[in-house]
Amino acid sequence: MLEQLISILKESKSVVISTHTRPDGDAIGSQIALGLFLVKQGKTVSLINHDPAPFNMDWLPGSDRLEVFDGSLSQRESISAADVIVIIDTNTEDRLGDLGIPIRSAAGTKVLVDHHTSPESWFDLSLCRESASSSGELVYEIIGAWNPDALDFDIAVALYVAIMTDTGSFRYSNVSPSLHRMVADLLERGGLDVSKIHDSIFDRRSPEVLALISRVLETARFYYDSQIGSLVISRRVLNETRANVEHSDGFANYILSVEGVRVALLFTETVKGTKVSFRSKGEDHVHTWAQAFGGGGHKNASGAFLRKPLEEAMEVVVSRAPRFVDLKIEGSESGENLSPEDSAYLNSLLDVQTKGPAS
Ligand SMILES: [Mn+2]
Repeated sequence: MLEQLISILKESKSVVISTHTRPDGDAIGSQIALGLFLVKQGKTVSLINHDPAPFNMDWLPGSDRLEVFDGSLSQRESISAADVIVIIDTNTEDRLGDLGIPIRSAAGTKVLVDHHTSPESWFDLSLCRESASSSGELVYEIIGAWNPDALDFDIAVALYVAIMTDTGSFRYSNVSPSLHRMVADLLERGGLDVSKIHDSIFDRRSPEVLALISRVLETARFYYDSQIGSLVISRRVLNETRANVEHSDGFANYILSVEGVRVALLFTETVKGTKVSFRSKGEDHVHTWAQAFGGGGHKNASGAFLRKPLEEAMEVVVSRAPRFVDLKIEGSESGENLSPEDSAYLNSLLDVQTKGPAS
């Protein structure tokens, strides 16, 4: 796969690289790294996305090459005339936003570089590995097999950001000895200052976001003997704190930091419904739980969108937990060891469950 992918890219003159809507560090870092590398190999490269990069990636070398798709003729032409289109860090047309249709209908070879579950089947060639920590890891492999000497400071920074953000700063279960060797190589070749990179990504919070955090933490709620926990970002709190919801990245980690919690749920209220982020650790997988609500993602980090008001969405998602997580509930299933409030709450959830499946 890797060799085939490299030979297709080698033969190409023009390459378009695109990634998912609301791109994260891995999406942007991988896209920029591959883009800068291909430019060094003499290719004409366009980096076109549905959404702009997150605010804390604005300093990344090469981020000035990122274009937001505006439907213009010149962008449509780059896409339709490209020899190869690389889709990175996502595997569905839907997640490409407005770029989905122009990319699928383009004549060029569509190449997938990704580490998510259940890819769609319209790609001509895939470098797809679910066990990869990040798409950045796969881009590193492409560069390593093609021309490792081209890995310079700019590419190393982009790959480091991709891998660091998708591994929770090297603490998720997808981190392996070989990943650390890879990162050691990036640090050496790029001469990277990891502390400075970390600060530039994570220490960018505004006072408004701190106010948001304090309000959101008040919503913490725990279920099933505190094996599942949730947080809520309501529209009201967003309005009152004037914080940008995009800056709520990582909030679920506050719930996962509670001893014994296995899954964290973050419910974000929107005009059209409720967005749910599922986060877990190790062997507690959440992607099938998210899929049950039309979402998807990774085993330990998934998302779904429910066209339901906040409270209803919370009830229906939480009540399904036992189907997807092997919860250890002491005593009988009726919850004898639960506090009266907990069992009343559980019963109200079971009530919801018997009312039929969610849409
Ligand atoms: Mn990723």
